[in-house]
Amino acid sequence: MSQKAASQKTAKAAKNVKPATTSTKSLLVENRVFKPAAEFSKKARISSMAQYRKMHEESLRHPEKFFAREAKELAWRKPFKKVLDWKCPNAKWFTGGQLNVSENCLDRHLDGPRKTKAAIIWEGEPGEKRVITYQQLHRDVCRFSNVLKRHKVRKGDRVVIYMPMVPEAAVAMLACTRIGAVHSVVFGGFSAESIKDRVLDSGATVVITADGGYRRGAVVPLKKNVDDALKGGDTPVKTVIVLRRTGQDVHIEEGRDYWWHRELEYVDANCPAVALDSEAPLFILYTSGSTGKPKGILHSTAGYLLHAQMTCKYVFDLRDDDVYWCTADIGWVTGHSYMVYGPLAMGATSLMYEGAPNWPENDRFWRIIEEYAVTVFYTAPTAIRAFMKWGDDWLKKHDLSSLRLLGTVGEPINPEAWMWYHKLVGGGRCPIVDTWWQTETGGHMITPIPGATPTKPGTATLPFFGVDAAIVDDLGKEVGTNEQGKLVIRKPWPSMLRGIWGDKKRYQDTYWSEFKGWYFAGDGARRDKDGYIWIIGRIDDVLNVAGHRLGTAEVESALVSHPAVAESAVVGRPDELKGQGVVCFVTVKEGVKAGRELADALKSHVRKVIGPVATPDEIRFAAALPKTRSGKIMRRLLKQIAAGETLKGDTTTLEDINVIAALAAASGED
Ligand code: 7RM
Repeated sequence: MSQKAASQKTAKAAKNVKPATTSTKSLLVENRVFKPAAEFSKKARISSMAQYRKMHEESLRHPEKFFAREAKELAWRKPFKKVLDWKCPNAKWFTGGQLNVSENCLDRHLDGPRKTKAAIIWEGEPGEKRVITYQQLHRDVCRFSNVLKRHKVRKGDRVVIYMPMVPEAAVAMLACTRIGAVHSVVFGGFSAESIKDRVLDSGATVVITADGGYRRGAVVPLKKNVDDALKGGDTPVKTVIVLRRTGQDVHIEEGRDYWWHRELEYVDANCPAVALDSEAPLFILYTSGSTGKPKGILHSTAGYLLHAQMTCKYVFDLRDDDVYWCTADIGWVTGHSYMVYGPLAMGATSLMYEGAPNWPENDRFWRIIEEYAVTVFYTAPTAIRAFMKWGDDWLKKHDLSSLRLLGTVGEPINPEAWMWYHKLVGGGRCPIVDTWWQTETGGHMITPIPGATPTKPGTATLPFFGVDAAIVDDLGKEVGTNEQGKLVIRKPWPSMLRGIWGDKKRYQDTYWSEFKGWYFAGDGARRDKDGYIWIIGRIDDVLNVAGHRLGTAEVESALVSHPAVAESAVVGRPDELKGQGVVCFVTVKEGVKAGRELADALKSHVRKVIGPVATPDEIRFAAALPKTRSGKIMRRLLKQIAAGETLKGDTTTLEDINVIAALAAASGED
């Protein structure tokens, strides 16, 4: 699609901005404002709105001064000369400076009492427990860095990490940063084909994986998926390092595959961290966009780390005596910034749990909170809605009084879920930070400051320091109070993405072309009379399924790769638990029998091609898809059909109106 057509498409979408993700119909109108308790504010780093406003204003007016001051809290090998060098769309922060992320997360904590403090508390799904101190984690990271060096990993080389939620996943990430290698973590719920795409796109020479991982009592065949991904030989991967986790039998390819524990026998624990330029690439993380090909979002060293640390300080208000738990997977950006880099840079204790929230029973999370006396808890609205559904008894059995702060991320939170979280989990005493941000932004962008911002259920409230957020119409003019528009960020910020790996043009086109000089987030939003920002959801062809980003085009291309499928169109439909469900309209090839069997086969095909996260909720067969005269699929109509709504809006450009009636009736499920 041409750039212009693409932007017209989003422009059209913006006019139709509708609650895309807050699907859960809000039965509740909650107009109350929740002020932070005096008890909390008194101890918080930012304790009033006046203080927040003053700092926010300074961060926008004098960003160089503001961020130079904040950046002093990182450990630098060489001080930076200049805070910001900005030539849209390329930002360089803290130029001239040198530092190392693993040194900031580990070494600098070893001089004082944090040396013997828990860095990671881990619980495996089957129930094993481990506590790893900063000193031990440092040692583990140094040794594994030496393993990487033994396998010829050098500064700038890419390393794919495909692991279960075990401490070694964090060790692998930190080891990469220690020697300047660029990691790309692939979520364990992705398929062999997804690994293959990411390996090829990033040009990774090493893959770090495990024999398997546990999920809901079953074993995920991680190593087998890696084997399948590397089949055929046309791969840049020379080495695969395999952690033994489940103990199941796996294939070991001589000369390519090495056991993690064996490799450790050859190395010592002495590995100085390499001083890296502020702008040295840190990691690539693939995320869905509006085409079939995921984007390799590139983050760099100093700005990313600063923002991750700073948000842990101001938004989570992390303290030395906190036990902090982020329930995200390490394969998502939330796991990067708020399980590993932010908390460890702060010298905090980060809890990590391997498995599912309902294993062996629905109260696993509450058990963990009680057992470890978790104080700060960060999870997703989709999880909260599942807990609500399972019933209050599960959490009433547990003492959750250690909690002092709650957070959410990933999608808009419906007021019912917010209130439930507030009352039942937080006991009415914990502030809730609803944090809006993206893989691209590296860390929190719009969020309450817990000791200062009065919150309202359903809004991420106000921009964080350095964030110049605005809601604009298609011409870039700010919309009025309560009017919907597109969310943009008008100034560069330290943890912004530095590009899309290997695709300068797509970086420029996707983020910086809709409005010249501004970052276009792809979300619709409105601002209320108090200036609070309410995120509505994606306005491009990206779905948010249980807090996971998924491109409709990705699912479509998976579907048409099946021999029975002629054409497909994928849309989201409101889903009470997951926010959005995946509905696929499919036309089959001549002579193919459409029916339940094929619908099931297509579902497992999509799982196989992309991964279980993309499993369609419904396949609907149709004789044809509704198209405009110029051949464009009319998604707006399909969304309405998928949601079971009566059709609204203009259908005069439809090529064949009969198609619609047939679609509304067809279903592959019966
Ligand atoms: C961190 C993360 C980003 C998309 C984003 C939004 C949606 C995330 C919120 C939210 C409303 C929130 N990265 N989103 N947080 N919507 N309120 N607090 O989720 O790259 O995977 O997704 O998620 O649509 O554009 S992500």
